[in-house]
Amino acid sequence: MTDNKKALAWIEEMKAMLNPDKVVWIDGSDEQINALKKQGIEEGTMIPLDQEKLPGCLLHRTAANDVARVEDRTFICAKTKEEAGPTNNWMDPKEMYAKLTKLFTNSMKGRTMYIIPFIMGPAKSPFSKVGIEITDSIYVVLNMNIMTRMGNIAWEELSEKGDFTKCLHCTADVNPEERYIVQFPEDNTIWSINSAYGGNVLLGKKCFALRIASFLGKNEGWMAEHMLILGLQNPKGDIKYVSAAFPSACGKTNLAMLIPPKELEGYKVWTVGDDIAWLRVGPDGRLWAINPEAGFFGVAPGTSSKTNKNALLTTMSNTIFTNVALRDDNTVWWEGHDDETPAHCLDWQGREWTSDSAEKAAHPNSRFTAPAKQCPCISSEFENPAGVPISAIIFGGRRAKTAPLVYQSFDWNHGVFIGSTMASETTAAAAGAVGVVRRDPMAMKPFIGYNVGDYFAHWIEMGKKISNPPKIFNTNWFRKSDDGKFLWPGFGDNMRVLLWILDRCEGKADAVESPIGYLPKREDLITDGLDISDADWEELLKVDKEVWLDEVRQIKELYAGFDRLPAELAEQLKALEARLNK
Ligand code: OXD
Ligand code: MN
Repeated sequence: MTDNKKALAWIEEMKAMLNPDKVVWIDGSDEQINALKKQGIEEGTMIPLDQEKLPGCLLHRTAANDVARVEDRTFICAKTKEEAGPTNNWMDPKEMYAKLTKLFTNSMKGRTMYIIPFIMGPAKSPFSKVGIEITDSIYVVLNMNIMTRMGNIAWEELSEKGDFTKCLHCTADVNPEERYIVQFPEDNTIWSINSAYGGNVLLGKKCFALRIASFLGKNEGWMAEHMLILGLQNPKGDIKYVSAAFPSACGKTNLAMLIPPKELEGYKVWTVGDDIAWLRVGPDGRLWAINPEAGFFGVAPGTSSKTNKNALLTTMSNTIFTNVALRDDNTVWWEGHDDETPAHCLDWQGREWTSDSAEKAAHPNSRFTAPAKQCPCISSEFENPAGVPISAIIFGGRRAKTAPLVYQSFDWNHGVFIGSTMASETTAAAAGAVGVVRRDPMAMKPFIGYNVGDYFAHWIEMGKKISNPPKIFNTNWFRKSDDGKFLWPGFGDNMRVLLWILDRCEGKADAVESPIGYLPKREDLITDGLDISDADWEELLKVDKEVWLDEVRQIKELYAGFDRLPAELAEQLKALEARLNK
């Protein structure tokens, strides 16, 4: 336990409001975790899987109305609406506390209150932060045990750090009308009620490690970003690190765990993180990164040994599956799994399902929660409290025509501009029309805990503090030909692009200057084993002036919606337009 007075007082205050029947302090011991797994199984919230094929694995189903993050019910309750900015829902914090206090009062009557101390980041790292999550859900405790370093180790960290993020969650009755995921940045506090789904209730992840952390980072001079971190080892054994931000459905987890094609024998990718990076300027003037999480909360459908063998292997033990299908032999299945479609199984809601059903067996947003340490390509630096030095930052999106396969920004501020305009075209995987351009600056739109304009300004300020900054790139694995075919094979072959990026960082690769940035020539990439025609190469690396002038028009529209856009970015836009018109 802890003798931290602030923590004890907060816990007492919450307990008085929640009025639980029982209080359990989570110590993180195997004994306690195993007892909670057993209790979850007895209560029916956790379903044991075949313990020979999937040792330590469990299945959980959430309510049908509670299967994803809910952005329209997520609030940043800064002091003023302007501080929250145009990309966030806002309510006056006093009003929101009053509203939620009513919902939380006596909400744990007849239930158990679990107190979970946790660390985001490796123990004893200058990057790391402590949180305490109060919850009534065993599912949350078991997931937090995978996704964070939790239990007594966090009380030790708290005695050094002194401060912590206050995280409160109650499942209540999972009423979508009264569902609230609320950040109070100035109070370092998160309140979440009426959901039991991952991103809404594992408060260390999006709520803390992105929304609250981005706010803390702005005030303390560091950055919390929605980025994977990977190390790329060359045949000589040297490893260089890159971080990368992509909107959803762009293969971020796959890139983080990439397996190079056979033509690139001797190269290897090491995973440091698949979702979130905390970045600080190191004593050497470089940007250093840690992954604040301890596990992967990945989308199951589409994960196979072809698309991401390392992710699949990571989930073979000690994993919690949420909303996947349950086969008759007590193993799991999802659309895009290696194994063929089962003739019969239980679908994600536990209903009888047969292969002629028109509905999906697994929910499209079904997930695995798996310990990062089980990943076959986990980096040896994963637990390094100092983090890893970042050579390149990559932004990306899914664009059929606009962006070429890869290009490099002219400098830091131009890179910030590229990140601020990030976009992706919708796929059939999401509801709504296909091919619509959605802007998602730095893939952070739903996760910036303050005004988006101030967030861009913080990026620009950070650039001034990093004497040896990473170079910034943009990639697009999804360029299409006029007849709608993907021009680039993607997956493992993306390694070829990563190698050009690293060579650029070391001044080893050539490039041509274009109005949008530096582009590789085809001969600058390792192309052995690729079957791409000359015409397709031209298309892959093309910058079409008319398409880009339309892009400029769209960016003007985007920027018009930002009340605090830094002048530097307005200048970048003007300069791009001028270069295109030259
Ligand atoms: C995630 C997300 O779950 O970005 O990582 O939605
Ligand atoms: Mn994410």
